[in-house]
Amino acid sequence: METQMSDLVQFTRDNDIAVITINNPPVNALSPGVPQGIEEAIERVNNDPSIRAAVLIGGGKTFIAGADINMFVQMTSGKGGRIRLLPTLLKIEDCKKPIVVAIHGNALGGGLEVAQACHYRLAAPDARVGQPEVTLGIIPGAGGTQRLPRLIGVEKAMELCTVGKPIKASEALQCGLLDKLIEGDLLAGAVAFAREVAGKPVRKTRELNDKLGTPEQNGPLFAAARDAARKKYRNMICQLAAIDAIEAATKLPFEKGCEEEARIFDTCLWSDQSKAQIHAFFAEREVAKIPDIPKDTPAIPVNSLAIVGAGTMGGGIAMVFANAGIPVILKDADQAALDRGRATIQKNYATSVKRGRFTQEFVDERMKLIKPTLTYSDFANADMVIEAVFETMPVKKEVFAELDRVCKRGAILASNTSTLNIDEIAASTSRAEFVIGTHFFSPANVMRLLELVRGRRSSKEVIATCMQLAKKVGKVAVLVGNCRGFVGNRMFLPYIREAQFLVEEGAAPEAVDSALTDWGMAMGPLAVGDLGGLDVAYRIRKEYRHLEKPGARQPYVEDHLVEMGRLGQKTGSGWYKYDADRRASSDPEVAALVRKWNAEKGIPQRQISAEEIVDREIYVLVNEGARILEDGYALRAGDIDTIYLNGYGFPSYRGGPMWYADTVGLKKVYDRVCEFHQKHGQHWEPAPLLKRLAETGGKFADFQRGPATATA
Ligand code: T1G
Repeated sequence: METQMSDLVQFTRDNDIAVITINNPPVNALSPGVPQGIEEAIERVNNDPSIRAAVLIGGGKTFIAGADINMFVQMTSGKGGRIRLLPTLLKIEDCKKPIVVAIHGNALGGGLEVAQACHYRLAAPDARVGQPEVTLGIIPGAGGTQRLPRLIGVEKAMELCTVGKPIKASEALQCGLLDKLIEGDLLAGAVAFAREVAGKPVRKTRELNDKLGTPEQNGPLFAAARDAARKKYRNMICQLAAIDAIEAATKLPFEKGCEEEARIFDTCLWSDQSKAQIHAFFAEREVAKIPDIPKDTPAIPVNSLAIVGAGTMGGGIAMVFANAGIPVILKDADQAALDRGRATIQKNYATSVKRGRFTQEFVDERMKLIKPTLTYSDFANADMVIEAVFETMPVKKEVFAELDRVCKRGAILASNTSTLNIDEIAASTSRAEFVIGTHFFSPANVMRLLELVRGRRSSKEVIATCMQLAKKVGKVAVLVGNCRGFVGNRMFLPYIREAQFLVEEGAAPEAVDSALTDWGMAMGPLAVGDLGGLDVAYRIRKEYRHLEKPGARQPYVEDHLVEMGRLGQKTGSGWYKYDADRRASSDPEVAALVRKWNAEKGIPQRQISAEEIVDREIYVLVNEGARILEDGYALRAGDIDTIYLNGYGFPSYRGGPMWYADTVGLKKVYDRVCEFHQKHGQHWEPAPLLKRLAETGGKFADFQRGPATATA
């Protein structure tokens, strides 16, 4: 017998056990109507004497994935009311009969807080539970910072709330967050468990205080956690806020602790950091929506992959697909190169095992999926091929002509080029509609970002297939247009160039890099150059110098360093010098050389503030990003942000270059760019879109280019 408590919550019975099912696809978020439906169901359990206990479970593929994040956007943009989940959780906890939660898929944020308020917590073995609120710049706001330490202790609660990564059900059972794992039919197992505990006194989590520790025990824990959070999450407020709220749980009665949690929660929610991180959350999901490629566009089955080139990128890409269970054929020109490639893969896997990311058993299985070869004949049946060979057009064309000859019709031919013209590569085949760019970022087995480069003739099926495949292998794929450097590198080249100009005008390399890292970038622009190899950008500068505007200012310091053989980490010196463990230190020789070269060029030297360094570095990204948006090489400003957040170490709490510019205000950004244009040259000419939006009070976030196809 079934009763609708609200459209989103169903109430059924298994004789004396009630079953309360949340049905709010796709992730059972606690949207309006869900908390109310749960409260009505609990009321019913309380008032119906024939009911002895109840099971709370999620419909569809998951339990509750948290509060409805859209409501936070509405709240902070003044369009929505307050979310109050605490009363619903108290209602569950105060139910006179046992409420048993049965978790499958994910129990995240408010979803895990609902579970904490239940009297017993069961889960399927492959379930995951967590408090990921810090990924949104907030903290648990429905009692999680008060109930969690009561269930699993202060230290573990801090780990879950500051790291924000979900944990597996097995670990949750181990730390006391779950009572039991249910193999097989979860609902049946939960109903049986509920029948066992029916009639027993209910356990209210908020009354459990034995794991809250003493001030003597907790003092050092909180101090250590704060230190670690300051180091690991530089400039961020939410991790420290979560620690403050958990500390309140150890010092205040439950109700007071919840008030303190709510106060801290609001501080975070209304911060620019949280708005930026929530933007990043939705932007990362928006990239999958391609206006001219409907969601139901048929995908081409990809059950086997072949890779040309077993170098750093080829090897990393092989691991990505093997990790997802897709067999990979890995080709290189000679046995020595193939052996080197395999050895690097084995070394990378060994590191992952050492760090506990994979088990040795998992790795052994994956290595079996990677089949080395010296011949193209093994490519005949591959569903997809990714080319990762040397970055020159003649080599790419030769490889694609060969692939066109040996691969089956219908196979997807992809290039991992980071700068070359996809249409030109496709023209060396008879199947341009099956050619696409798949620009992975190094190390490919770690970096989440994948730039999917749409050629003029790349078919919608091929694009839809690659978007879905990217999700399957754990990548965030962003569709971009086929222009020089695509989106990420097209913006990064002027960013690196501006860093050199700052050094030529008197800023020390360390000052440029530390200004950006203090501001939040994962790494400074010059140190990034040393990491990737200064010769890479040097070759690109040389290859494209003929395309630069006549009289355009050209950087010279890095070219000199390269010509001296200072290529960066791989040669032990570049902008910095490196010890055997690749630890960087300032090199007085570079400072002396720069002074000498600047003097020879007669460039006036001056003190440059960190503020100017940051403005020039970030606004040069924004200005180029505006050109890319206007030219249609990116579909949305959020796509550019997603690229920089997942591929270039841009701080999540600043939301990405385009979001950051909107936050600063485009009028202010435009005025600063005009100032730089006037002082530093034509390369600072403001992008027409930036000018227009600044003059009209517009935002990149609202910019729509009309029928966007990202091919321009
Ligand atoms: N609220 C609203 N929409 C959500 C959502 C949520 N919590 N989670 C997902 N969606 C949408 C998403 O935008 C997408 O929409 C669709 O669902 C599928 O998502 C009170 C304050 C659960 C692991 O941080 O991590 O609780 O693009 O593509 O890959 O203390 O979604 O299709 O229109 O990501 O299968 C805490 C967020 C909230 C979890 C599933 N919870 N979600 O991944 O699908 S704060 C979270 C996820 C909170 C409490 C606090 C993932 C997922 P569309 P998807 P997926």
